[in-house]
Amino acid sequence: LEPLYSFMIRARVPGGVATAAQYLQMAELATQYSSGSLRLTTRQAFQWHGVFKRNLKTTIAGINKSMLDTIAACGDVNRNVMSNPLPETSAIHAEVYEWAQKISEHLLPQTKAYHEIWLDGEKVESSEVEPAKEGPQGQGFKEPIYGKTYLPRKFKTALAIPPYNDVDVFANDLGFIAIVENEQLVGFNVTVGGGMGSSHGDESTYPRVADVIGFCSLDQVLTVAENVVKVQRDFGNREVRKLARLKYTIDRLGLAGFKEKLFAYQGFELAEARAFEFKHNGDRYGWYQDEVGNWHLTLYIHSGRIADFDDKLLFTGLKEIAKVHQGEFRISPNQNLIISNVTRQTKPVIEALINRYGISIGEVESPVRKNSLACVAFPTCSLAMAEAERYLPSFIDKFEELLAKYDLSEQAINIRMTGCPNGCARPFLGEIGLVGKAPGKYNLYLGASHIGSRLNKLYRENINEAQILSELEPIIQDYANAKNEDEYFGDFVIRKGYIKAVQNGLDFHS
Ligand code: SRM
Ligand code: SF4
Repeated sequence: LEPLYSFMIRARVPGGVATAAQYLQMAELATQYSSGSLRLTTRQAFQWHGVFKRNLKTTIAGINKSMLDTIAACGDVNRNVMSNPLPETSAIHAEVYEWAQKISEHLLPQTKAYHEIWLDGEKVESSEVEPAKEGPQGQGFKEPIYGKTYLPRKFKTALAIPPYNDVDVFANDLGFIAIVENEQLVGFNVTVGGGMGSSHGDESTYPRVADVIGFCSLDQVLTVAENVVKVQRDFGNREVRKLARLKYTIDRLGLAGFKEKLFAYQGFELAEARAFEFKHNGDRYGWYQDEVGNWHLTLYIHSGRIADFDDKLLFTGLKEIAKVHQGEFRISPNQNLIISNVTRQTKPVIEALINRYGISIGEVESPVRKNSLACVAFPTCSLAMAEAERYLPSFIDKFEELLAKYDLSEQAINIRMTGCPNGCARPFLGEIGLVGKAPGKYNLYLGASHIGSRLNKLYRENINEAQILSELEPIIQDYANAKNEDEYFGDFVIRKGYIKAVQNGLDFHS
C-alpha cells in the first residue's frame, strides 16, 4: 500500500450549529491547511479534505480552539447528533437543540486518549479501560457506556421536530421525534434501527427505516439513549462487521425481543407512541422570520461544497458574511447553510454581501435541484465506484429538461445519488435513488416517500445516463398525465405498480 499523505478531517457539530466566529475559524483552517474549501456533510458537520499529514495536529488543535472538536465524528461510537436546523418556533427549537447537545455529551466517549494524542494533553490518568469485571459490559469501567469494547459499529442519533423530517430521522440507529402539546415540548417518540448502508450483491445487507417503539418523557431521554446504546453494545454482531449495525441486531432479536431487552436495561417500559405527522425531508430556502422577529436565511449549496467557483465566490463571500454576522451558521442535513438569528439591522448588510458574491438563496434553482443530494464520492472517497457530487448537477440539467417536456418543472422530486451503496446521501430514501455500480453506471431505485418514511426499491440495475433517462421518461410522462392532485412521485410509482412498496428493510430485496 502507498503511504497516505493527505487526510479528511470531520468536526463534531451537534445540531449543526456554529457561531459566526467558529465558522470563520473553520474557514481559516480550510485556507491554511486543506484544499481551500469546506464541505458541509449530510450529518450537519464540517469536513476538510486534503489535509497533509504534517498539518493534522495543528488543524485538529485549531478546531478545538474554536470550542468545536472532532471527538466521535468518526469511529464505533455515537456520531454527530442531528437536530432540525431551522428555528421557526424558536422556543421549542431551542429546547430540542439543547437535547441534541445533551445526548451528544452523554454518549461521548470518556477516554482521554484524544486529548493526549491530538492536543498534547498531559497523561494525567491512564486512558486505557480497566480489565473485565463481572456483569454486563461497561459496568465498573472508565467508559461506563461503551465498556471495554466500544460498539460493534458506528451509531447515529437524530432529533426531528414535526412536521419537518429534514434530519431523516428514520435513517438513524436512534431517533427522537419531538412531541409538542399546548405549545410545550412534552417528550419524544423513540425510533430505533434505521440505516442506509448495504453492499451490492449481498442480500444479507440492506437499508432499513427505523421503527417507532414508544414515547418517552423528557426526564427519560438520556436513560433511553444510553440503554439503546448498551443493548447494541452487548448484543450487536461482533463477528461480521457488515452486519453489526443496530438495524441487524433488531432484526435478529425481533423488534419485540429488542424492546424487551431495552426495557429491562433501562428499568421501565416506554409509553405508547403519540401521534405526529411529517410533511417532507427537504430544506426551506430563502429568508424566514421567526416568532420573535429574528431572520434566518437558508442558502442553496450544491452538495455542501463551500469553495470559490468561476461564477461565484462562495467561500470568500461566506467569510465576509461571518465577519459581520452576530448570530450562528447552521448546517442543514441536506448539506445547506442557514445564516441564523440575523437582526433587522444586519439583514441589509448580509443581503448586500449575498448579492455581491453571487450566493444562491435558492431563487433560481428548480425544486428538483433544491431537493437533490449527492455524497462526496470521487475524487476523495476511496470507496466510490462512480461519481456523485461532481456528476449530479449535469444529470439534473437533463432531468430538468425531461420534466419541462411534460410540464412538471415545478414538481419537487427527491433525487439522491451516491457513488456506492454505503448510502452517505441517504439514497434509499430518495424518490429517485441512483447508486453507483461502476464508472458511469448506476442502480436506479424508485418508490421512496417524500417524507423519508419509506425506502425505495431496485428498479433497474447497472445502467448509464442515457438508459436512466429513457427508463424514467415514460414514468414521468405517465406521472404528468395521471397523478392525483398533490401526489408525490414516490407514491405515484407505487400506486401505478411500477415498483412494490418496501415495508421496512427485510423486504428491500424481495
Ligand atoms: Fe458516510 C463511510 C462520507 C454520511 C454511511 N462516509 C464514509 C467515508 C468516511 C468513506 C470511508 O470510510 O473511507 C466517506 C468519506 C468521503 C470523503 O471523501 O469525504 C463518507 N458520509 C460521508 C459524508 C461526508 C457524505 C456527504 O456527502 O456529506 C457524510 C458525513 C456525515 C458526518 O458528518 O458524520 C456521510 N454515511 C453518511 C450517511 C448519512 C447519515 O448518516 O445520515 C450514511 C448512511 C446512514 C447509515 O450510516 O446507515 C453513511 N459512510 C456510510 C457507510 C456505511 C455504513 C454501514 O452501515 O454500512 C460507510 C462505510 C463504513 O462505515 O464502512 C461510510
Ligand atoms: Fe463514499 Fe460511498 Fe459514502 Fe459516497 S456513499 S461518500 S462513495 S462511501
